Amino acid sequence: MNLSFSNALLLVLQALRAEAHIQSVFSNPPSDTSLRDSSKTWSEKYGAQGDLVYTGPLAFSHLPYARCLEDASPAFDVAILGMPFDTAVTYRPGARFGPSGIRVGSRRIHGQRAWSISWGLDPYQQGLKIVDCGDVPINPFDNALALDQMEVAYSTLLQRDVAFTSLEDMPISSTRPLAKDNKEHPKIVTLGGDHTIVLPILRSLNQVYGPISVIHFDAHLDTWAPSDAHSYTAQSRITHGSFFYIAREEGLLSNTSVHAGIRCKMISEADLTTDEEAVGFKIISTDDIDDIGINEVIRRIRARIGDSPVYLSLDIDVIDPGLAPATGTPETGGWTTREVKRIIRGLAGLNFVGADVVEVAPAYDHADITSIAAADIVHDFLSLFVSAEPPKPRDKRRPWTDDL
Ligand SMILES: [Mn+2]
Repeated sequence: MNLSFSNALLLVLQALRAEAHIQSVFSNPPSDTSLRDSSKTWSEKYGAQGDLVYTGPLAFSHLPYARCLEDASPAFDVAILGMPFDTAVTYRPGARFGPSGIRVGSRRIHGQRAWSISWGLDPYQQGLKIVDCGDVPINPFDNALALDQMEVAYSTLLQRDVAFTSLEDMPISSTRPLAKDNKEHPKIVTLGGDHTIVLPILRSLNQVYGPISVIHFDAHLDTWAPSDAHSYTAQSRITHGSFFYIAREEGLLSNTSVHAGIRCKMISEADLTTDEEAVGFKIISTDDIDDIGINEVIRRIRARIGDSPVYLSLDIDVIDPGLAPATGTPETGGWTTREVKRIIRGLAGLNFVGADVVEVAPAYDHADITSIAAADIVHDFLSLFVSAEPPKPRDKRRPWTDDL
């Protein structure tokens, strides 16, 4: 088989697999029910070798999988991209296994079981092309090299043409009015990785959109100013607790970002001054949800972001460690998974240019609960991208009646 023929075959197989995303799970109705008769082959008796929810190649949510960094053939509107990087953490390592853990957590979500009562939609049925583009092969020994690899990988996908040809029919908010080159760019959902991965992502997004806002779900500020005592080298300044400060130094952030879910210990109250005045964030603390309620939390985030291009970054440690223990720097007393998911729904309609879930370190998990929560949040991001406004309260969509 010559190379071009095998490439063509690969393209056909990928196209078939993309088509088969909806049908591949539970698609094996027996055509012959005569048990204990093995005179026929599997194909003759049962048809295709479909994937069950707990089998098959490990792609996010059984999506088509491609090595998009080297293979430009699969067109997509949204890419899932893993960044297995964890060599800039201040406490427990292990987030390099996050992308694979989140994919494991996504297995029960698939094309025949993705409609959500909370959103009132199925993000896989909106005509969007979503491809799991695999993981960036990041060097685990040299962070300067690793950061460059992540930026190059992100830019490689960000510069691809989207699958949609008619922008009017796109079920996803257009990025073209936000882009400096007036071109439509795909949206990338990145699976971390420790939080440092956001610095190369913001560097890449800056090339297309200029300075942007960030909605940052996290127990921690991540805007720590590296002190002289910790700045042995230029590289040692860049950690999963300082990357936003570096991003602001580099002019990647507009002055309109917001944290949600903050509750970490700090050096002193001066950290809040740095956070607001030097890096441009306002804070919604974990406790605020009790004092102002979830609707006011959502209103404040939306008011802060306005019409600006916005990147959504979610550190899984924003969720209480009782519900998401598999993370490097856990903080007690966090939001529930349900509260975080409700706030995310309230953000629909903002001008999102990308999103991530970071700091999932599956080795500290119990029964995959953190990976399942992270995967479900990625599913929410996909629903967010196809929603022009937050879903109405469910009781307004399908009112309760007292009929017997
Ligand atoms: Mn973080």
